[in-house]
Amino acid sequence: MSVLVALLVVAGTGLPVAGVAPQSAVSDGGGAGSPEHAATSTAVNDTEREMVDSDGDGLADEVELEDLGTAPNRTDTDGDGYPDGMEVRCTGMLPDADPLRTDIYVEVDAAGPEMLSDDVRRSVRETFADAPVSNPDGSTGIDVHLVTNDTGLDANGTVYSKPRDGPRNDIYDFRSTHFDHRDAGYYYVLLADDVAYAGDDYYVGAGRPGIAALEPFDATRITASLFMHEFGHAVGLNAHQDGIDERRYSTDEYDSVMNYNGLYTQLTYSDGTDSVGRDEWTYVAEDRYRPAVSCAANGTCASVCA
Ligand SMILES: [Ca+2]
Ligand SMILES: [Ca+2]
Ligand SMILES: [Ca+2]
Ligand SMILES: [Ca+2]
Repeated sequence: MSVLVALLVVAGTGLPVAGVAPQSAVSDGGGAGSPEHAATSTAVNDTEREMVDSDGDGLADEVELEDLGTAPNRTDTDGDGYPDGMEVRCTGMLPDADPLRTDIYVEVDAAGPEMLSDDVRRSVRETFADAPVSNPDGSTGIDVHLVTNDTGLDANGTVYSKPRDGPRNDIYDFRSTHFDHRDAGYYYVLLADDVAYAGDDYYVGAGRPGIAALEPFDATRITASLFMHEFGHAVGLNAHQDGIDERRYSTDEYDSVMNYNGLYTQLTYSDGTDSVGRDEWTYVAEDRYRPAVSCAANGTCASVCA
């Protein structure tokens, strides 16, 4: 900013005038000689500077720099897929979001009355919180938010993981009917008494990018492990990758809940230090499959977060 403007700040009246570009006070310098004109133009500068939102995330540069610690030139400072403005303002849609920590939101529905127990939720939350990944605020871990939504949904018996003719009998039917957080970057998880792929009784869960279904068990560890496994598929860890949904590696060789030899006992994904060498936690934090945040065109998801 020029010396002229710096001087004018002192003389400013504080009266904002809309629609005048900040540069005008400087660029038409010849006309800015009168103290009256100068004072008005300077007030415009200050006001507009306070409102500038360089990255279009719904938060003014000044607020990002001075209050939040987020990047004024980056829409999604922590890279978790939720714009800074959405994390700060949409507290109803994204409860407890932190613009400087990786958040993952999951809508949890149940075809029967049973839900994930508090112990299972705690176990999953703690597993993500312990993830060996770093955040812009200097912390480590991921905050996974399991948002309970509908319970007691009527299912036609078995819920299939593949699309199937007829209503309410595959996971996509439930998502299309009961997914309340659509367009807000949520994953969708459905609990059901009986989950099947194509009529095979031994199926207890399934996961595809963005969506998962599983049967809850009485034992916390088993349900939490199954949740982590199917949710791993929901974020994009898939059966075409070495060791996933296979028994060819011991849990020492491939230390992941995605390893069938670790399913039901293991909880976490691999950190890449085993012999398979795939850093699944970094993938989950940075490169996972992400459901669309299509409501956030203005950065704040205003259409759903009010
Ligand atoms: Ca901004
Ligand atoms: Ca920003
Ligand atoms: Ca974010
Ligand atoms: Ca965040």
